[in-house]
Amino acid sequence: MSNAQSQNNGAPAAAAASTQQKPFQTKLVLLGEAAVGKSSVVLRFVSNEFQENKEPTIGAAFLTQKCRLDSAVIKFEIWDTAGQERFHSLAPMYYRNAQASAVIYDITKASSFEKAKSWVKELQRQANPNIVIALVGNKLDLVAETGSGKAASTKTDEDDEEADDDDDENGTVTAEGQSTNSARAVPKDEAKAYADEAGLLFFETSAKTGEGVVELFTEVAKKIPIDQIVANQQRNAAANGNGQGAGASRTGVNAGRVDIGANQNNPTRDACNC
Ligand SMILES: Nc1nc2c(ncn2[C@@H]2O[C@H](COP(=O)(O)OP(=O)(O)O)[C@@H](O)[C@H]2O)c(=O)[nH]1
Ligand SMILES: [Mg+2]
Repeated sequence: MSNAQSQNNGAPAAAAASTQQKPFQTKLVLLGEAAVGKSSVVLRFVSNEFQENKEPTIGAAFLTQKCRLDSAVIKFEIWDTAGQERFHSLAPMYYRNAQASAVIYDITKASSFEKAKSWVKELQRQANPNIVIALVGNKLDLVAETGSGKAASTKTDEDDEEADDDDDENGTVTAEGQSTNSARAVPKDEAKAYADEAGLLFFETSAKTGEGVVELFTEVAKKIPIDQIVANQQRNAAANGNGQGAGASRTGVNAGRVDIGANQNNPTRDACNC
C-alpha cells in the first residue's frame, strides 16, 4: 500500500489530473487451483477485508476496482473464477479478451504451483498474445518470513529488499511468528525464476494481512499497454466504419456488471488504495 500511496504523495499534480480522466477499463481474470485464495485476494483489493472461512466460488464472480496511476486511472473489471476442475472448461470465456490475468497459487501447497504453471501455459497458448500475466504466491502470512521473520538469518538479500519495499508498518507478523519456514512448499527463488523465464510479473501476497496485494494490482496496471489497446480499438472502429466497433465489447462488459456468486462484495465501491 505504501507504494501506491507514495505515488500519489509524490505526484499530487499528476494524481489530481488523473482523477479527471475517464478510467481505462481493463478486464482481469483470476485463475488458480481451488482454495489458493483468489477470492480472498480480490476481496482484499476491492474492500480491504478478509474472511477466515471463505465459501468456494461457484462459476465466477465479477468485481470492479479502480487503480490510480500517475498517468491514468485503470478500472479493473475482475473475473474471479472457480478453481474446481469441473469449471475448467468455462475458463476461456473469462480469459478471452482479458488484458490481464493473475494466476494464483498457495505457497504452502506445491501442487497449486504446478496448476498455476499449467494455467500460464494455457494463457500463453490461447489468450490475447499481449495479455499481462502475474504469477502470485498467496498465503505469505503462513510462512512467517516477513514481520518477525525479518530477523531470521536465513533470509536472502532479495528478501531484504522486498521486505523493505513492502514495509508499511501495518505489521505482517503472524501468530505463528517465530520465523519458521516449514510451511513453505514453493521456494520463492524457484517461482521467481520460473516467472522470469516465462515473462511474468511475480508477487507473493497475503490476502489475510494485505501484504503485496495493492502492489500486485498496481504493477499489473502499470504494465497494461494502454496506448496500444486504444490504437487497436481505433483501428477496429475505423474498419467498422461507424466508430462503434471498439466500444462494442466494452459496452458489453459494462452491461455485464452483475453480481455472480455470494462472495460479491459491493462491486462498484470506489475504495481503491491505489
Ligand atoms: N492464512 C491465509 N489464509 C488465506 C489467505 N487467502 C485465503 N485464505 C483462506 O483460504 C481459503 C480459501 O480462500 P478462497 O479465497 O476462497 O480461495 P479460492 O478458492 O482460490 O477463491 C479460505 O478459508 C481463506 O480464508 C491468506 O493469504 N492467508
Ligand atoms: Mg473463490
